[in-house]
Amino acid sequence: MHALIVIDVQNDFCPKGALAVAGGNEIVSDINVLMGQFDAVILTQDWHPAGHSSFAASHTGKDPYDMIEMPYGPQILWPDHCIQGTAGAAFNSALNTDQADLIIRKGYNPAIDSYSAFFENDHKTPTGLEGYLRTHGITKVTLVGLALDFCVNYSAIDAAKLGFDVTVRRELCRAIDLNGSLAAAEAAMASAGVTLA
Ligand code: VGL
Ligand code: ZN
Repeated sequence: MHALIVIDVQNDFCPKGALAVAGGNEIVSDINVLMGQFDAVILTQDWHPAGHSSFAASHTGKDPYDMIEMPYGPQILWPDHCIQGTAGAAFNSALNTDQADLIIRKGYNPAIDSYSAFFENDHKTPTGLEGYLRTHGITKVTLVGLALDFCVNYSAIDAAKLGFDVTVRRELCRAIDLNGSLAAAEAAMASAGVTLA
């Protein structure tokens, strides 16, 4: 069984959003078409409480894109984004959410960011997605969405580490590309055994 995992196609990651990814809206209609070709469709939704520890505004003297050391490792600080219940956290209105079998929310723990759809950034706390996939007999996953160099990257690498057969459809992703993060992500995914299609 083969699942499509659509990462964070939310207003805040699309043009005019709080953490806009260039061209983020361009991938939506092709993702809708792709949904029909899979045994299961899973959407993820970045879902932070106000004042989340990944927001620069939550740390005095810090600006967006500064780095800090968190108990679980280095963390890039972001502009406030995807705050629970806001328009920015909603899915892009063109995304066909009716086709989703499961929606995974992540990043709701105030103290830990969660790029990956599988584990929070402590690399230990599970979201439950692995259990869903295994109990549904899914062995292959294809990932698309936003952003290629953060949430898609972390999700793809975790999926590969868990033993799933992982493909990332690069043309159906867009990247933030901060200080070489896109090239680093592509190299990391390739060495984790992820197929970049
Ligand atoms: C993401 C930064 C912060 C993503 C989420 O979806 O790639 N990036 N939160
Ligand atoms: Zn986030």
